[in-house]
Parts: sequence; C-alpha cells; structure tokens
Amino acid sequence: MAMKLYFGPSSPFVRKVRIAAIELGLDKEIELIPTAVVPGKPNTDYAREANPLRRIPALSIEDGEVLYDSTVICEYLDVRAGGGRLIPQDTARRWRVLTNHALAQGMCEAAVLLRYETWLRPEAQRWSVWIDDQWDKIDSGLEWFENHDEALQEPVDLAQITLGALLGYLDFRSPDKDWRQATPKLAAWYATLRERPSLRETEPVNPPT
Ligand SMILES: N[C@@H](CCC(=O)N[C@@H](CS)C(=O)NCC(=O)O)C(=O)O
Repeated sequence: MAMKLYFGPSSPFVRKVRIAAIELGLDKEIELIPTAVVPGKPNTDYAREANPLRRIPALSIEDGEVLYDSTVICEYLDVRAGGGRLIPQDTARRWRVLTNHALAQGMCEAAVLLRYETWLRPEAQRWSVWIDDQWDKIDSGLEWFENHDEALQEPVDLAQITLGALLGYLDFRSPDKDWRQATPKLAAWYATLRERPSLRETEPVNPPT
C-alpha cells in the first residue's frame, strides 16, 4: 500500500484522519500500523522512525517522508484527493472552517488530557480545578456549536469530522456525560453524522492490552 498510518484504535486524532481518508476515498491506499504510545513510557523506536513527540497519528508517504500531526495529515490527504473538499479553498469559508476546526481540535486535546489525568496520574496527585477547567473548555465548545448550527451544514468538512471524532470519544470514555441533554441540536446533527460509513467503520475501541 502507498501510505502507512501509525494508528491506535481509541485515539480521536487518529479517527479524524481515518474518517477524512474514507470521506476522500483514499482509505484503501493506507495501511494501518498499530502503534502504542503512552505518556511516561517512551516508545523510542516510534520517536526515531516517525514522530519525535511520540504522538499518533503520523503518516508515512511514498518517498519515506513522515507527516504529522492529524491536521497536517488531513490537509495532505485533501490535497491528494484534488483539494478543497474538506478544507474549502474559497477564502470566506476557508477561515471559518479552519477556525471551527481549531475549536473542535482543542476540545479533543482537552478530552485526551482528561483521560490521561484519570488513567495515568495517581489519584492523590490529581487536581480537581484543572480537571474542571478541561471540562469547562469542552462544555463551552459544545455550546458554541449548539448556537452556531451553520457550522454543521453540509458538505462535511474538517471541522465537522473533528467534532464527530470528539463526540464519539466523549461517548466512549465518558459515557456518563450527558452532553446530548444540554445541546439537543448538536445531538441531532451527530445522530445523522454517525450513520456515515466513515464514522461507522471507525468507532473507537480499546487497544489490546
Ligand atoms: N496535535 C496532535 C495530538 C495527537 C495526540 O495527542 N495523540 C495522543 C493519542 S490520542 C498521543 O499520541 N499521546 C501520546 C503522548 O502524548 O505521549 C494531533 O492532532 O495529531
């Protein structure tokens, strides 16, 4: 296969790239390379071969070049598929989609930090103010999308894909978080989005232990 994606089955950032690849019709050209990354347990082979930051995803392309992070990879795939499909070229829409994407991406970052806080950090060292602050960022972002449903209109773009990956990750890691109640328009939009093959084929699962 032409490209290799360093991958983990639960990462929202990896999922974003996989959804983008399916939407663009490029997924059959990408081989998935299972890659274990855990903060505090450096995967030195991966750091040397692919991404010195030891984060997934990274994408190895034909000439041996390795691309990261998820946003750069999605932009690369969009260009490879002809350009302007997930990131509009038209300037007015382009900056709006990129800004909406930055919001959804920041929400994914907060959600992953929360996961590390509870999964990796010893209980006695957890800081509730910091945890609440991450949740507040996620909640503010959800509210913003609820109040700006023009951002959720077709065609599916990079911001919407990233938001879909975030919502899937919230359901996966924080099933008790009742985000649908507070943001019903967003919930209705996500119920439709998640029926797309690109989301159905990439539901998050735990990595093998
Ligand atoms: N900005 C990066 C974030 C990637 C990221 O944080 N991935 C997590 C997995 S969900 C990771 O690799 N964590 C390992 C670490 O931070 O050491 C992107 O968009 O690709």
